[in-house]
Amino acid sequence: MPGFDLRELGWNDELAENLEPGLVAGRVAAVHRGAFDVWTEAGAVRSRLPGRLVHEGLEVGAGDWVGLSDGLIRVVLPRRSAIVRNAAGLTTTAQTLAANVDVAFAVSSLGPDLEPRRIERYLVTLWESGASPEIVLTKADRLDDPWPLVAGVEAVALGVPVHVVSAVTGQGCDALRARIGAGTTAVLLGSSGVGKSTLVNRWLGEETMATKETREDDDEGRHTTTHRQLLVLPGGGLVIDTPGLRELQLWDVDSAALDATFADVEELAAECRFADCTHTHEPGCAVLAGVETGELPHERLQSWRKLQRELRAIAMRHDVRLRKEEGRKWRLRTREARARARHR
Ligand SMILES: Nc1nc2c(ncn2[C@@H]2O[C@H](COP(=O)(O)OP(=O)(O)OP(=O)(O)O)[C@@H](O)[C@H]2O)c(=O)[nH]1
Ligand SMILES: [Mg+2]
Ligand SMILES: [Zn+2]
Repeated sequence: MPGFDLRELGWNDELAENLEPGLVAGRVAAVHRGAFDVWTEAGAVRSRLPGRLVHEGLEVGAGDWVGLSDGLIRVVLPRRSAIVRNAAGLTTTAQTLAANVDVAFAVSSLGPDLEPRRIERYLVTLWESGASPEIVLTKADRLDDPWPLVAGVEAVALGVPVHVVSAVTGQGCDALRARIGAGTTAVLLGSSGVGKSTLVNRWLGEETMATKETREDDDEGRHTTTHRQLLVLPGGGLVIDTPGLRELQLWDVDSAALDATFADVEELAAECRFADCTHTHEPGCAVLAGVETGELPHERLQSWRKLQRELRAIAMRHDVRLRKEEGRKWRLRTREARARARHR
């Protein structure tokens, strides 16, 4: 297995400064269950996290820069950006979908399933990540006139580029590829079957990633890509292909990410008579007035409220978990202190 030129993978002086001497630098190229493919100057190595770090809850994502020794990941270097969601299910644990990415493509396919509300949800997570969010609408060939749908997306994608592509006709594919400069990393995120791997293969010029064979549209939903995979594009630049996301539960994001996604609501809110206006019943509420005049679509206000509630719930669950952990540590410490006292 030939080695990798780390600079081509995005390695830089700042990362080098953060790597302890004696550790081998590598970039996590694939995340499997309990194992990682790491690209190093000596080639690709299959690596694991030592039990202690698993226990400490260390999280490693595709695109992470790590320090290795004896085939084990010893440290994850500081991330430039990270796309984090609340792991699917009822628990409150962070899951890193991709790390150290410069541009994050939220991919949806043009058709009846296109959901502006889902796009808003993606944007909140991506604004929080530190990567630049961009929206990709695929399968433009399936519609005679995709533009009304595109306009609906543009209306919720404030300040975010919207790309319209078709892997069948090639429309927009090269322009999208051009967004991934040499040494930079992009990630494709979206539901299963929207055409993420098809785009990647097109850019690679070969069928590296498996794609769904049938063109049956009602088949969207079953996963073809099964793990997150970093790929080097010909001509420079990297892309992380990911398995379809069934749900994108928000992680603990800063309210600034919500404000960026809903800049139109925020702008109106600045005009409300009361600084602590909840935009539900107050007189002089500019947000409600905006809905009244049709300037702000009602669904958009509802969506904003829903995501805000969700964030509050996550923050609360997070707090409870932290307090529980604190309590556990405190009990442990007192038990140890008592044991020591008994021994004296
Ligand atoms: N008509 C049309 N079909 C497309 C286009 N792009 C992809 N497809 C088809 O959509 C299906 C799903 O494509 P994939 O690339 O496997 O989708 P994916 O997003 O990688 O799906 P997961 O790996 O499951 O997350 C395949 O049958 C593709 O041939 C397109 O631009 N137009
Ligand atoms: Mg795929
Ligand atoms: Zn108000």
